[in-house]
Amino acid sequence: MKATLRAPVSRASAVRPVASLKATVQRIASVAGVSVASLAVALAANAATVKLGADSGALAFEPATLTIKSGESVDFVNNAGFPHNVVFDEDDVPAGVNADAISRDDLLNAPGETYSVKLTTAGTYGYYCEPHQGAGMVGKIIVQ
Ligand SMILES: [Cu+2]
Repeated sequence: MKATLRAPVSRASAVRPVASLKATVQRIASVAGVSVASLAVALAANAATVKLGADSGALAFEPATLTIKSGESVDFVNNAGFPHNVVFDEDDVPAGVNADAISRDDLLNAPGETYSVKLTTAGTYGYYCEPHQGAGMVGKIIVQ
């Protein structure tokens, strides 16, 4: 049986503690009569995570290069060394993609603050953090 329910993960709830998300998933799973394991797989397939600032404190996106499938979302999560932002390079996105529309110019200031973006056009996306571009905080996403 294929789970058709989607967990209610909004931008606001994405920063809630994992335990709370787990509880929500378990409630949904018990209502839908499906296993938590299958829902967890479905969730993992829908979003990839890029940390803003490495665990070591380095000013970097982690991972710096990420490959996803078309239509998947990327969650950029404030991790260390913030504030950061996520600016896609208008000269380094697939043809027809509006770099401004997928960028987050406003700085992420709070721990765990998340910016989510869904990418649908296949190709390579180059992006950077404005405050730390000079320190090498640049990244790449390949959408297949
Ligand atoms: Cu930064």
